[in-house]
Amino acid sequence: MEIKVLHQVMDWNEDVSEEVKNTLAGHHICMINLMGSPGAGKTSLISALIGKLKSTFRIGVIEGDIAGQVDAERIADLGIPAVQLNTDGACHIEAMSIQHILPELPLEDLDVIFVENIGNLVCPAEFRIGESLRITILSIPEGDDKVEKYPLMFTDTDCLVLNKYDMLPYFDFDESRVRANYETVNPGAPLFCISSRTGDGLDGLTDFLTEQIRKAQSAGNVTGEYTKEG
Ligand SMILES: Nc1nc2c(ncn2[C@@H]2O[C@H](COP(=O)(O)OP(=O)(O)OP(=O)(O)O)[C@@H](O)[C@H]2O)c(=O)[nH]1
Ligand SMILES: [Mg+2]
Repeated sequence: MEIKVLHQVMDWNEDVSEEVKNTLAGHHICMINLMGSPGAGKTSLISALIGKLKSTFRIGVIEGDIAGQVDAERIADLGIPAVQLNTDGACHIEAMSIQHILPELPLEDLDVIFVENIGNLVCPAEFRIGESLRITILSIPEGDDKVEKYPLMFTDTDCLVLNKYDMLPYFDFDESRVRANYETVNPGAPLFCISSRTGDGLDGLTDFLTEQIRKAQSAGNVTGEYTKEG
């Protein structure tokens, strides 16, 4: 018997995602969508990257959580403009929400917006939110089988961060398994081994992001002459 397969319509999200992208390009802002499991270290990584990047770029943050404002408070404590987006149960952020929340940030004074997506290895990967760049974060205690189990999260991303690398000696985590599977689903994409706690490994990611942010900013530069002053 032939089975009829229907696909969920997500065109409307793609449309809004393009609108968000255009708005950000108009402001020469690179938006970075950070995705990973609950507790993988998303807020810790954003905080660590702020320390590395804030002398070069003006940074804002959108903190996505199902409820609460703990993470936005952590970022605001660093003196960085931060807004909290509560999805009230939804397991991912949608472009429509970003469109609504962008005016809450001082767009004229920003070069980079980090978006911390909802802690989840499934849904966030399915929804474009107008970002220029995606980072997937996987932490050592989560296990080395996640690329095989949740491939889209690792396929549809620009780089992978193996966080909590300081925990490697304490877990039965086969790094070569992750590297091989990541290379299979996302050939040539960079992988960074990092401890957001100690700062080890952050320099490589900082250099990669600096290059990508500059590329995204100049892609939004239609005249080729625009430089945003810090
Ligand atoms: N040892 C170690 N602990 C870390 C590292 N990064 C984060 N942590 C700890 O992991 C826990 C979770 O970190 P968060 O940054 O809150 O993780 P998150 O992904 O933002 O969590 P949710 O927002 O709840 O999804 C905290 O206790 C951090 O201190 C790391 O590199 N090494
Ligand atoms: Mg967080």
